[in-house]
Amino acid sequence: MDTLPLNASGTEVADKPRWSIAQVEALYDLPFNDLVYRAHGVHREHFDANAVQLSTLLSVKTGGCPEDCGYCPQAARYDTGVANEETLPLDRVVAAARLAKESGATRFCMGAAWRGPKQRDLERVVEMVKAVRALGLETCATLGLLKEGQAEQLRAAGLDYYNHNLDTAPEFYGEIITTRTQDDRLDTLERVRAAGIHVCCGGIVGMGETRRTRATLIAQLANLDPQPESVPINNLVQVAGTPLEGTDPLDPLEFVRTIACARITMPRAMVRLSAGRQEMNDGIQALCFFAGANSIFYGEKLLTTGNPDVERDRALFARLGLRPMSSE
Ligand code: SAM
Ligand code: DTB
Ligand code: SF4
Repeated sequence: MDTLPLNASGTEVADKPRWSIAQVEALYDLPFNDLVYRAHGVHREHFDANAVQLSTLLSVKTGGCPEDCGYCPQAARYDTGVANEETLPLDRVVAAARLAKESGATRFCMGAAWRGPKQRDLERVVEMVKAVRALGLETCATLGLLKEGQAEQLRAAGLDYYNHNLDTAPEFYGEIITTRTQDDRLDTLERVRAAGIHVCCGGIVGMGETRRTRATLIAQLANLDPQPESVPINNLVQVAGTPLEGTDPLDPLEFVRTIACARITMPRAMVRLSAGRQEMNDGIQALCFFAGANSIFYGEKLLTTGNPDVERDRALFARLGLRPMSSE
């Protein structure tokens, strides 16, 4: 059955999906050069092919998370050495945002290891969003599931983007996370959208899934209506102590294919080459940019794991003739 139930609940959708799983699989199955050439063409139609958007991440609440996401070093139940820390004070967040801006980032993304924010958590994030915005940075937050009314409070504070990922396709999802469903995630995405916040929604590959599962995830993302403005494609960062430690790594060229499929199916989205970049050589990153990635996390740390330092990225940009995208 290739014309897919594209909503996460697994029920058939009446309207013809814009991208069937079979169509995305057919993209994946193209000869590499044909796929990447096509993706690059789509990229050039919609973007300056030599400009890359830079976002810096900060974990404003690290560790101790009650959820069981099998990839995540911050889940309290896995022994990963990540401690359960307090929420960062506002001045620490502002100092980090200032530094990010000085280094050339245009967007500052605040992440929290919560299932979702409690009201008093949200009030602290609201203050952070206001302060970061006052520095002239775009703001993004990733705080987990949002309850009714919370997205509106974030929007009122000036939040530009909310990151919440589908992570993986429905048929594989239950092997990775049991404490919340994909439908819970779709509810949060709808709340974000309804509040007028831009949606940043993507997933993770390299978790031992099949190509078909990757194609299903891409089709699902591409069939969100409207499509997400930003699509992070994470390559699993294997962390000792998590259940996914020891998973067979994904062929890096299959990662490039995933970027290309995201670009072709979501032509106007910012496709973000996200987690896993530190483990990638410059050649693979260059192929990702050619295949349509036009956004990265910038700065030596993601949330708890490493990211290429600013010097390495500056050297890579110089080598490739890329330049940072200025904010719209
Ligand atoms: N707790 C919130 C949530 O789960 O929605 C926000 C933070 S969570 C760390 C944000 C995303 O980071 C996850 O949805 C997942 O896609 C990605 N992520 C987490 N750990 C990762 C890892 N080890 N490798 C790659 N991506 C990872
Ligand atoms: C996303 O899709 N990737 C980023 C961001 N959204 C928040 C997070 C990656 C986290 C990698 C593991 C860590 O550093 O803890
Ligand atoms: Fe918690 Fe988010 Fe990590 Fe899942 S991904 S364990 S919700 S911090």
